[in-house]
Amino acid sequence: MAELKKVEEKKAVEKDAKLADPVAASMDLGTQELIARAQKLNIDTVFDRAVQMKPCNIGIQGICCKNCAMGPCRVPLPKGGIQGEDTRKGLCGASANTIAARNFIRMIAGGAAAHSDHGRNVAEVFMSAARKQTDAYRIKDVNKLLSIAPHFDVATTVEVNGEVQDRNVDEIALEVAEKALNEWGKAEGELYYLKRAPAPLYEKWTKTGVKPRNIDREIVEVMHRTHMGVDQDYKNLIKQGTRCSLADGWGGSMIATDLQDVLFGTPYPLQAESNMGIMKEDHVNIIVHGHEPVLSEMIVAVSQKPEIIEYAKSKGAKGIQLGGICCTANEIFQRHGVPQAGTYLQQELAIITGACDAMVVDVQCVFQNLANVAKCFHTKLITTHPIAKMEQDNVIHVEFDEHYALEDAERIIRMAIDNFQNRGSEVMIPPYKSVAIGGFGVESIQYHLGGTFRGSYYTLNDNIINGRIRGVAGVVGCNNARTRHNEAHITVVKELIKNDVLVLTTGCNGIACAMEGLLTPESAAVYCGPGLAEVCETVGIPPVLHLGSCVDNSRILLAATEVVKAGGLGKDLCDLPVAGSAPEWMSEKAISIGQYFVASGVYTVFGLHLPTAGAPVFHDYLSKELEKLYGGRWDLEADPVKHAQLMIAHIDKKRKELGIDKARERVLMDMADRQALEG
Ligand code: NFS
Repeated sequence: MAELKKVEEKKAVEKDAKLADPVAASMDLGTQELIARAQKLNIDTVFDRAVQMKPCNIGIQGICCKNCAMGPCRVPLPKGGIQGEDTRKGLCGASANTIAARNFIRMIAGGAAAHSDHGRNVAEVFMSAARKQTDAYRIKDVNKLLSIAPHFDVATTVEVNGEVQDRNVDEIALEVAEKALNEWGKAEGELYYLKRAPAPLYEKWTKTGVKPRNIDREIVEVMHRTHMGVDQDYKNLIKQGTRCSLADGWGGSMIATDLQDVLFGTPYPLQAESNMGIMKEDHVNIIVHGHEPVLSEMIVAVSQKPEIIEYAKSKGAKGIQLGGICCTANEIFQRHGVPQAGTYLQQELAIITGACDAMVVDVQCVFQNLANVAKCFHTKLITTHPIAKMEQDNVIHVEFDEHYALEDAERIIRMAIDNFQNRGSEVMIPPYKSVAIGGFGVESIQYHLGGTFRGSYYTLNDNIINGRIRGVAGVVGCNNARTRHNEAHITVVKELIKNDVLVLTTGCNGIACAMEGLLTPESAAVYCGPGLAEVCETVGIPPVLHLGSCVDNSRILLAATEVVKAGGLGKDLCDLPVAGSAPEWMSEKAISIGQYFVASGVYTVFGLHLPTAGAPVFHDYLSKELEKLYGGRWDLEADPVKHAQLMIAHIDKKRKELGIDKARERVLMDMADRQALEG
């Protein structure tokens, strides 16, 4: 009897467990409401699937090898841990360390490939623009072009009859385009941008032999070395992983950011809104989702054309509302103030509103289930990239060609407008949205926190040295359906700014912070410690600076390099009181970013788990030994408050090493005294 009751109870729990609890799934009210709506309509979302399917316990620890057909070989940790020698091995004899290291660097290669192929596509469009083969794209930001040209060894001046003159901009653009594209496959030498790093860091890369030769080669070499029976030394494997990740951070991603700025404009601070409440019931809602601004820039441009707006009105809409999801959201937010509809985990929910007339996607972070959700509504789901199609028959493919970019964009937008009349009656747009200031970057930080005369990061450095700003954190990365949507992002960031740590954000963390209202100068008075609040109020900046998409993590590397150059805080990135974090990571791109942060000298903490848990020796190598080579190291902490505290402890350690720990105590004491007096 008791047994039967137990079984019934278990069944009841299982039945309940089939659907996600909306409140447990997300901290965002609008997201909770849309999850509940999807459940009512019997449409499954990632949140439900996360409840229904558990991750593989061996794969999650990084110790399943499926690189040959004798496997998959799984080498679980023995109960009670490893006593004495670790004798685990696959059929070929591969140790747990080898298996975990192979898997880890394949993730790096996957991430570096995604960022860098994005960069290559931008470089190809840039080449078309430089050759004037397209009307849609042109050199918009000449100053940025002139600032990056010297890094490619491209002259910006010429000598004519003994006189130095400015060189023709078209010529410069062409040469930059050739040199940039060549970075993917040149036969000799090393990546140009490596020399942008502080000299001691460049020296470390030289000494350890990890300077990338060309971008594609490092990715290919990871695949070769991890093929059955090649590299069987975890240290040598991660060495190549490092070289591949640097080809991403100081290569593909950095080139993507720079050329996008030249083509579409370097971002400067602007205001927009964030969260699903930006969709409008009486407008044609077009959601752009994915990563490459090559597409979304054209959608933005065409959606503003008067005849297109008129066309929308002729179909009964009041206008066109664009919104972004994932890094595309960040790209058009930082350059045009186009609102962000949501993060990675909200993509299905944008369709669940019933108000999404078209969702236009390109590459990366796009759920295949979007097509299934779109089937339940009138939404047109449009893929645009030749390398990213979907098998479902309701998906429309409009291949985007840079030579006919405006025409393609117009076709897509007209399709969305025509679809407005097909909306069902049931529209539910949760009313929540926040104001957000975005568009920060190396240049605008200099403007806000630089010295007028020194033209550098003088004010920022000064405030770090005097202790008002305790340190700087780069908090970045995805959402992951295995943890409550946005909660770790927001908790980590709030804990940091409460402790006077200035936060630089990108990716889905940037969207999460925007949704939470942390990207406004006013939030400083509410959430920051006294030192950071004072700086934000004086300078008029938010305590969380939005630096863009995930390829724009390169902006964080360059901003940190500018801090080193401005002086007073050491000679290398690893001397700075800075730390990195990805509280809710999920993608291979995040692992690549983590590795190039670490190899650039940054202490980097990930949330959730790392696929290294099953190979403790390899894990220790990442979290302890790498610091001796590059000054940075990996760490893991799932609890968001402890996660932030680890970063703060590292920042304080660096302050002490720099001899500026006392200054902070003085400043805070002064401030407390002042406040006591004022009180
Ligand atoms: Ni980054 Fe962009 Fe978001 Fe993660 Fe995906 S959007 S490139 S990978 S999920 S931050």
